Amino acid sequence: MSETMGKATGLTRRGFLKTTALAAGALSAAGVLSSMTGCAEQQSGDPAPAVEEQVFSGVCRGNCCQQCFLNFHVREGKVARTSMRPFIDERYNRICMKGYAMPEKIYSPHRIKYPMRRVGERGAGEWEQVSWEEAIAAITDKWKQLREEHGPNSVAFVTRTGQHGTAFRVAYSRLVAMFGGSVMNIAADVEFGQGLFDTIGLPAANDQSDYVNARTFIFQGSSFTESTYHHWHFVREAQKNGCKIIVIDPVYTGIASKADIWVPIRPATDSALFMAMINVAIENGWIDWEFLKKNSVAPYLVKKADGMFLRMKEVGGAEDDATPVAIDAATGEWGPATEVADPVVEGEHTVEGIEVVSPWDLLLESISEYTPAVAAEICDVPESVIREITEIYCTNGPSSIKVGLGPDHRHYGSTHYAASGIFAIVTGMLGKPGCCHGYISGSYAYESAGINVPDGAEPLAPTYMVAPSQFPEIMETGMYAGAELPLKMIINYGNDFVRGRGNRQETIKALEKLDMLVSINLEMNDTSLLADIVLPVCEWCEYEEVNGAATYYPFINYQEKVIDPLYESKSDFDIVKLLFEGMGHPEWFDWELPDLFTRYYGEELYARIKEEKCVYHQYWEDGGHRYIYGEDGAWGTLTGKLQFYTEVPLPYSYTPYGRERSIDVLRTPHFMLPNEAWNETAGGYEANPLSQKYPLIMQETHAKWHSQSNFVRMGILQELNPEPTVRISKKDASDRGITTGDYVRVYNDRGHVVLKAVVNNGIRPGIVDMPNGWVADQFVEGHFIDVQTDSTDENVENASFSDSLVQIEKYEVSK
Ligand SMILES: Nc1nc2c(c(=O)[nH]1)N[C@H]1C(S)=C(S)[C@@H](COP(=O)(O)OP(=O)(O)OC[C@H]3O[C@@H](n4cnc5c(=O)[nH]c(N)nc54)[C@H](O)[C@@H]3O)O[C@H]1N2
Ligand SMILES: Nc1nc2c(c(=O)[nH]1)N[C@H]1C(S)=C(S)[C@@H](COP(=O)(O)OP(=O)(O)OC[C@H]3O[C@@H](n4cnc5c(=O)[nH]c(N)nc54)[C@H](O)[C@@H]3O)O[C@H]1N2
Ligand code: SF4
Ligand SMILES: [Mo]
Repeated sequence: MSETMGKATGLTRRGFLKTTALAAGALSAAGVLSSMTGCAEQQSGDPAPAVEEQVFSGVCRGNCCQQCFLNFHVREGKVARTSMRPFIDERYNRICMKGYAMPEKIYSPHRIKYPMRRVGERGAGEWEQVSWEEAIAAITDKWKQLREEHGPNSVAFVTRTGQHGTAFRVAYSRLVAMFGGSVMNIAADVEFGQGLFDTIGLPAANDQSDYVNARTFIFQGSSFTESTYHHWHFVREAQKNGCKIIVIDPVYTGIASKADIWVPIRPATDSALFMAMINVAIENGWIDWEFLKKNSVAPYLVKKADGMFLRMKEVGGAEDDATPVAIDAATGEWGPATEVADPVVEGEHTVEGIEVVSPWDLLLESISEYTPAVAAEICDVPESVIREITEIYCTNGPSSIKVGLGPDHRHYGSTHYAASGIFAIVTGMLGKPGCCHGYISGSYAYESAGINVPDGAEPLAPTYMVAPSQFPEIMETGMYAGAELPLKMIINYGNDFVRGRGNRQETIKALEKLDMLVSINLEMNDTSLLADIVLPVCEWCEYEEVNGAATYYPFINYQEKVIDPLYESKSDFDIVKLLFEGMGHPEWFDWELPDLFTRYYGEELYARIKEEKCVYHQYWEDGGHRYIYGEDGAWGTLTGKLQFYTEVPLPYSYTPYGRERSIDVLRTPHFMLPNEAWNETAGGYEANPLSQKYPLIMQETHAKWHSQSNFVRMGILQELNPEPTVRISKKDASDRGITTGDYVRVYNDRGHVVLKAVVNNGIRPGIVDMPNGWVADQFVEGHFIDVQTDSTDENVENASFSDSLVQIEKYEVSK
């Protein structure tokens, strides 16, 4: 039920648009903001509101993940504006310009209005409108035919993070679970996941409200004030209390401008830096041995033969006793680690004839060559700075490390997270107020087992995980992982498949070989532009939804149905229903929305969510909360302990496709050269010869004014951020005669893109940076993904967009 807020300002929807357009054209950002929120109206002392306004609760559910709580203000049946709706804990109350831009998103001319079928060349933008019946039949007839002729894996589902609603997730996962087939989800943020899971465990990080307790805060590869801005005020509060901020980033970012120390590191070298910092901590006696004995794998013993921990069952214990063995420091006797109060944590030993070594020794062996002097060369960070930041972190605690996704988008990205994680582990800066390492707190899944598969039903086929990096090869050879994979059709939803891989030209070539590409979306994103069938999805406020699946906040929030679906759009839930029907199995998805929420959250919680609109997550309320991650001694690793040595790295989620993992690289900290983007000879490593032709490292950051591609077409935000840009250092720009505002061509052998240059004195020479999210038709020519690599390292299936070398030149735009 909505709440009626008396009378509003008398502005009709048209009046509202006129105001914003004027404001957008003539005023500062603050002016735009105030007119969008209605503040301007209130300040101007307008007469009493003449139009009744209803207010509904809702959630901004794009992939910024902050999942802000919104009021949708409806006048005369239309969403006139959005405003911040208070959470049940006011410390989290925030929304951003994108949240305010929601009305424009809803009424955007770029929305897909009805189902469409491609009639011209792929990508030519020629479409015919078709009915829902025709569109669904075209999809399901093809799907059935392909299953029959080539097997279920000939159809691939691809999704990622476009939408975080519960109904969205549950509906599609049931569709995929019941029909089976290939799953080729975009692999991003996985290097990060690997590095974190293997060391700190997931979910890492304390709740953001704990940031105020830190006395030192390191930001590693995080454009915090652009991508995670609602957390900034907690850090600012800490800073007011004397917290020191250290930012490790090749770019002088917003957060760097607030820092005490900015460390403009050479990209892809963080692991060397943190290994040196561990060495400095050891030299100075800053290792927290008591913490390590209690919380980490320090007491365990690694078998020299296979790198696995020695377990009781191997030395005469019960057959199923997997308790690791430890040696008592006082007696020299060995026994189950759980019973050894003061364990030996160093040295080589023999237990029952089995040669073992302490994990600590293996850590030392890995890091010993990365002295501050060596790391200084590799990272281009002075030795004195390495020592200084280590000292601050270790002696001015409690200390936290906030990692961002910068190093993730690089080859061997996991090593950078593992190394900084291990630095936090060995210094004992975890599991206490003000001490954490990681990205977000919590990853909240309710019991979804059993709701993927209807009671008594049997899935028609299993799902088959396919690595998206292999897509072009699969289309070329019809083979994957040494077996035939005749991939013929892709169903893409809540994701932009074409934008999510690197090397767009390769993707486009490969797409040509598909029988059918289906895009289920709100707007014409890069994949929709190239699709055969496009289905129009409702905006987030046009149906009931609950947001509890992925959020940085400790809340579940309720999205009321605010307005009827515009045009011919349908919710993802209803689209999935139609697909089940088209496939001849309506009985497998015969729920209405409330049935789904009841199954997922339980009757009582769902009733509360509807009534209260914002409730704490279960984990917060019933003891399982992660306010201080690890406070209870429970760490989310495979061993349940903090791992500065990783016995079994997080397994691949993809069917292996012929590559052998370098397990050693995952077990202890390692510095690994990037695959491509190494453009200077440094630290004893030769520059990649390709850098003579393409001397600049291209990297991407997440743009402040859109959430990946969500909001990227909003005019009001384009007033602040009108078009795609490339940021370039003063030196690299002047070497090429480039000034701010020039159009430039960025290119390499993979392709090129033409976009506007912004000369920025805060970027390391040798790097160009492109904020992401823009869609193909917004570039002058090409696309920034045309120059990006689609390669991945052998350890982790993850797109390494930023491991790319480019050249850049001035470009004359013909008018
Ligand atoms: N080249 C390049 N690729 C990248 C990245 C990069 O930096 N560069 N970043 C990577 C990262 S970190 C991530 S997390 C992924 C994210 O990759 P994506 O999942 O592609 O991310 P988004 O752009 O947020 O969302 C994709 C699409 O979801 C659509 N969408 C929004 N709401 C709904 C809905 O309710 N229903 C449906 N059906 N669709 C909806 C949006 O319109 C949008 O086009 O991309 C990765 N890919
Ligand atoms: N406004 C907005 N917010 C978002 C998103 C969005 O698109 N827009 N996307 C969301 C998603 S899906 C994600 S994954 C996050 C990502 O957001 P962040 O975690 O902030 O990650 P990025 O923006 O990719 O890059 C962060 C920083 O890493 C630096 N960097 C690059 N390479 C390296 C390196 O090798 N070492 C170090 N130390 N630094 C490096 C870059 O210069 C950049 O400043 O943001 C989320 N929030
Ligand atoms: S884009 Fe992110 S920060 Fe902005 S309102 Fe939406 S959820 Fe909040
Ligand atoms: Mo991401």
